[in-house]
Amino acid sequence: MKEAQARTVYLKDYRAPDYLIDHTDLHFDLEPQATLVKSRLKVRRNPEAINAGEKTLPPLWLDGVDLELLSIAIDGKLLPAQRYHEGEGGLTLDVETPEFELEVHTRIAPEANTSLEGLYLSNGMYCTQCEAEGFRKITYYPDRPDVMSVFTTTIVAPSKYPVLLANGNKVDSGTTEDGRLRVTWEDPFAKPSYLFALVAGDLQYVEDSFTTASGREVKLQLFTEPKNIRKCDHAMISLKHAMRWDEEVYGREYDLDVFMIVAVDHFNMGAMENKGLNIFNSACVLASPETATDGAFQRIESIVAHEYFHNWSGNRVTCRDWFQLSLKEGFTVFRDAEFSADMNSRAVKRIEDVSLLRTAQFSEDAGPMAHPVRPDSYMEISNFYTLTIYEKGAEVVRMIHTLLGPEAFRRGSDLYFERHDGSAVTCEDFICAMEDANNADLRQFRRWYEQAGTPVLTVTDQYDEASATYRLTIAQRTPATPGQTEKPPLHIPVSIGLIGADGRDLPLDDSGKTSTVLNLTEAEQTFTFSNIPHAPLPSLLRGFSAPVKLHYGYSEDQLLFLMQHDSDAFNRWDASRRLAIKALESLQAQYRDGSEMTEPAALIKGLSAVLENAALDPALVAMMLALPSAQELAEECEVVDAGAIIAARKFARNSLANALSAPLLARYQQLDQRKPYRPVADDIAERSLKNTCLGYLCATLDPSSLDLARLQLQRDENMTDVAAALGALVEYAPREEAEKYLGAFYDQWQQDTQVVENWFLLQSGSASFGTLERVRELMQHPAFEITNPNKVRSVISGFASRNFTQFHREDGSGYRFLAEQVSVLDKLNPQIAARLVIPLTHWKKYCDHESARMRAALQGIMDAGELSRDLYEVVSKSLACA
Ligand code: B3K
Ligand code: ZN
Repeated sequence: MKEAQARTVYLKDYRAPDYLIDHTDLHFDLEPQATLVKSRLKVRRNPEAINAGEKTLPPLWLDGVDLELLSIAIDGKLLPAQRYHEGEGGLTLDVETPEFELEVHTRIAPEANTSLEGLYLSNGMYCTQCEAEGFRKITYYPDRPDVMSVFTTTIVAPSKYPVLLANGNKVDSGTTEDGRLRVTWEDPFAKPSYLFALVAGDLQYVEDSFTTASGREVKLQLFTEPKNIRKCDHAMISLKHAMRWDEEVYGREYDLDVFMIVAVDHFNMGAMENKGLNIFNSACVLASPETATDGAFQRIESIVAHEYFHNWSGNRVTCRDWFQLSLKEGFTVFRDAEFSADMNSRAVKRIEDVSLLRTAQFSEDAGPMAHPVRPDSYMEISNFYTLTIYEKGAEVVRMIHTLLGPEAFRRGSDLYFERHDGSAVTCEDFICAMEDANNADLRQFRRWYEQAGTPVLTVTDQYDEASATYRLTIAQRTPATPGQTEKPPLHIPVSIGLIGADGRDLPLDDSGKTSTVLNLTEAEQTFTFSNIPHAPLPSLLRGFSAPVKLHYGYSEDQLLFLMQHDSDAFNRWDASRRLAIKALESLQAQYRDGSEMTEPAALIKGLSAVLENAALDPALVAMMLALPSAQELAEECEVVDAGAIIAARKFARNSLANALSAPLLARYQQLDQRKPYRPVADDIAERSLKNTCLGYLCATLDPSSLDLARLQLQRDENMTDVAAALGALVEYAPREEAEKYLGAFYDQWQQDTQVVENWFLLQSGSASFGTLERVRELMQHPAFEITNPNKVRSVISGFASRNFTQFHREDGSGYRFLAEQVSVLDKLNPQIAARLVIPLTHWKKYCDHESARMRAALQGIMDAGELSRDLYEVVSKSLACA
């Protein structure tokens, strides 16, 4: 792809489809190199697209990519070549009647498909991925979400593929004359092509059932390769929890007779919500206590729920066009976050989500690909499955929830689902339902969908003793982003409380409430509180009520006070984070000046108190103890000096470890109770604090601390504890010894794909182990496979995104390595290449010598030859930011 071929799609150009497809009948004859796809479509002129006085019918456009066209027939008659034109990305047909049946035969080669879009093979199993525009790699079709059709799918395959699945309910099965298997599926719910799915393989399954609120029995099945059949229980339990939760919280029931999940090893992302037939990356669904960490258990619970929730927010009500992607993704992430909060600890979930937002979404919002929650243009839609669409989109929905309150929000979602069931709609339709159900005014709020960039709030305050009045003044400003310079003020819900000298919340009005949501709508606004007996300490943006950066001149003592007293658990943690960032920033400054680094005394004091507070949730203590990641610190810097960040973190970590070694050891010993593994919130919390303590203790390099890790590894009780111990040993034990543990671990787990992926990551992401040399060695390892995205993520992204120390080596070798791999991958899997390159695209934020080398590596990719559209968009937009 070169500039001349790059096409940009604009939201303003949206037109309703010329033709609708009432019914889609598909027939697959599966062969690895030559799968025959026959499609019969009932086509009808879309009445909404007819222009007044229309005399001739417009041509029918069908998307199609990498297809071999065998034949086209209309109403049973083969179409002569002059009636259709094959062009770039599809074909046009001349149309003579407003309704007709179109039959198209094509041939595709699943075995050659390494893009993992369309129909492909994973370990000998056929599977599909159609969102966003993969269906066009299966057959010619109007591959756009506003064309919704009822699908029937027949699959014919050799008997070595006994399991043949597609969307909906199974309606027929048998054997063909030549002894092959044949199954027909019918999905009664009209859906866009992106929700189509097919699976064929030699699979086993676990089965369960769920009785819906209205008493219908739904069969639940989870399919995997036979070796993984023992790793399905957790996903099944999570699914049932999600089904019940959606009934209770949103009044949404499941609609088909069967709900199926299939685990596949080769998958570009986490999972896919195909109607009735979810397909999952095996790493996001398979778990057992011996092989999966607590983090994996929790991720599985939330992804299973997320995909299930899409059945309503995405499938029953879908998107009109891809600019509306956040309509389904932002809303569904909000739904899954609330589900996880209800199943586990609400505060912990919130802190995790906000950390991700601050680390990755804020940097996206400040980088070359910054875009609004509803973008107005794209070159390649696959590049827009971003943190902005998902996480910021979820924050936008959360703010509506905060502004309206839970009951009103539910009235709004009920109206939304009722009004738009079975249709393809827009973000505007969602907001309108929220307004109409509640007589609310969200006019100004809509700007959140239109404006990119992270708003910055600056807060000042003033207390007047004579009148017992406290005033908070909040100013907002959103920085310019590519293509958007003017940013009028947003409607921002700012949740706050005022804390008195005794550490208790002060009542804010006569009703006695101690938290309130301020409606910030102006560029600058002052909020007044009366009857405040003395100067309070404000607790601002409680629960992170808006996705913004907030500045208030907290002193170290005030932060220590908030860490101890804030009734809002999120803000307690946030105070510790602010304190840590302050400390790390001054250490970075000392490093840059060449002066001696000094112990972060206030941070040590605060964390010591936290560590000894037995009343605090151990998970919260663990999160307060964890230093902000290098990426998070980079996000805070005006100009990033990677070397300074690395040195500051290392110094702070060692100082904390040494200063707090006694309470860390006491907590470790207190929590190291050997009980049977259960992935439940309380136990997870204890393990997370225990293992955080272990990490710090090992950082002291004290031999008895390393012994604790050795013993924990040897006990081999569950993967959470094993991985933590191994991680600490890899970082801090003598090299030879660490190698021995890594080797033994591989020998023990080499048959388990998910564990091997984590074994790769442990090395590539390690500051001391994951040198470029090591990463190149891992790429030669027999378990590494360049065509498997999980392996690429665990080795190459592990190095480029998690291993700040080695990736940012001064000689620029890390950058050149990444560029080289991106160019190789672009030929195999453009979606993965375009994701992999992201660390380089933020070159502009780095200090001169790093920046120049990053940019040069990026330019090298551009100069290397033809780029896919995916990669071209990301690289060209970044290079354009000169
Ligand atoms: N909707 C899918 C993502 C599809 C990504 C396509 N490149 C998974 C999800 O968000 O639930
Ligand atoms: Zn989703």
